[in-house]
Amino acid sequence: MIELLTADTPNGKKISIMLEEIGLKYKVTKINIYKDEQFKPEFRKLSPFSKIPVIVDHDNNKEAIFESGAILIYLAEKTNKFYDKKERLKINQWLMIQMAIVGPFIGQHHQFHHYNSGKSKFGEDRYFDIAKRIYKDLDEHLSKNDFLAGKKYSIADIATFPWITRHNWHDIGLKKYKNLSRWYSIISKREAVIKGYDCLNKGDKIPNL
Ligand SMILES: N[C@@H](CCC(=O)N[C@@H](CS)C(=O)NCC(=O)O)C(=O)O
Repeated sequence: MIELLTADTPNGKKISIMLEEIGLKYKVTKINIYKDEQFKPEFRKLSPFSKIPVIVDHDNNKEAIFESGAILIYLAEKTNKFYDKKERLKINQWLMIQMAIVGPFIGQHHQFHHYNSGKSKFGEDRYFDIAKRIYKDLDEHLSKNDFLAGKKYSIADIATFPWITRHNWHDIGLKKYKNLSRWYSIISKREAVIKGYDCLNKGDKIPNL
């Protein structure tokens, strides 16, 4: 059994979606990051930077893994799913882009534009522009590829999708990006994605296009 320690955020949803996709038995332990539970010593033993998500694999000597990209790779290798050996180089690149660019920069856009608008024009403009560039670059890539790493759905898509589900917060207009919209709409219909998106069982629905 896998224990997923998480909160209801895009980084957390990546892992609940993956767990649904691969069909491993798991249980969710909620970490309330708004009440600083991530700083408790017992959680910091598992996650040295006090970040969700973390998994503990009770079928593998209680191995604990932090960092969502590393968790996705671990689960994909464990089950041999969504991480084709032949496509690994491509999958790794698109997974790394998500971890280094898509998540961190769209995360800043959330901070300046959605949560704290009016506090810093510089911050708002900077991350709005970067978020738009991310939409444009993903759209261009998806005009030539069905999924991020080519023809097959992979952990790179699983990592990126939850960030785009916040498109209503972004105010960029997902619909204007035809290829990104196509990709979004295909992934948002997957049964495992619908289930994993609602990681805390609150009835959370994937926002429509
Ligand atoms: N690179 C990390 C980022 C994880 C992350 O930023 N987690 C946030 C929630 S989405 C968190 O735990 N924030 C609490 C804090 O920083 O105190 C990953 O992908 O796992």
